[in-house]
Amino acid sequence: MTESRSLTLLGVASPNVVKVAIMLEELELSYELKYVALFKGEQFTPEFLALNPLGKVPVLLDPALGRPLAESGAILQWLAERSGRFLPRDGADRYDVLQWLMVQMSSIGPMLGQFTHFRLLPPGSEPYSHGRYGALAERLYRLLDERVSSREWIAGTEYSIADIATFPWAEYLERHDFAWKDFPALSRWRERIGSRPAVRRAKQRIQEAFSAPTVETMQHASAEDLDRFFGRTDKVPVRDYSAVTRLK
Ligand SMILES: N[C@@H](CCC(=O)N[C@@H](CS)C(=O)NCC(=O)O)C(=O)O
Repeated sequence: MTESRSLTLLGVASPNVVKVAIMLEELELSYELKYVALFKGEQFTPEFLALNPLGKVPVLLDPALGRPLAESGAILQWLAERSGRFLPRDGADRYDVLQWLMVQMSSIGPMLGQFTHFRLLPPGSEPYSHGRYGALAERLYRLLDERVSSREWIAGTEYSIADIATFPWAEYLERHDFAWKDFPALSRWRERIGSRPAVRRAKQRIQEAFSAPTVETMQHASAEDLDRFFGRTDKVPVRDYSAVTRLK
């Protein structure tokens, strides 16, 4: 069923935004996409901060909720409860889904995000960060592979918002220099989800609306834009990891 009152998803081409687009497509809701120029600092304007004081995308504007909603996990939960789909209403399976949604939000997203960040640096630089986040990424990909080796979906007995939240992040596996053949169950789970028409439509819509402006603003970002985006400041001390490596 298609709704007449349109929703707006503010974002860029990134996993946290893709997961919301997948949910909107699964629910066949009508929505517009609005690009937020992160590299130009649009997330720090008063207009954007009024939508999300944390200054991050995605943000969903949904007339049915009547207030802007940020944090992709909260957005998925809202849409699931609004529609009665992809999150069991009660019982143990509901909390299984919420547990794995939290794993995605608290570990998979932030750790893979940090690994992606440190991999932007020239090879050989920052070996400590590369090693730390590479090991964390491998552990998380392994956890997911083991999780779906004896079950079809990440949580509960059906495809849920735990799968929707995890899928766009799992797709980083090759970009992180791991091979799908070493994660066979995860690879099959990815194919099951990736072949869903709603998932295909969501990826295509994000690609068409956001990929070009994301690349364009990234390429034209000044040194100052990049410092702001990456949170780099001259207060960051010269590299000295002795305090965190000397554990004994
Ligand atoms: N926990 C948040 C993370 C959102 C997030 O990290 N968004 C990134 C893009 S994927 C962002 O807006 N970064 C801009 C910034 O930090 O200045 C969620 O899942 O919605």
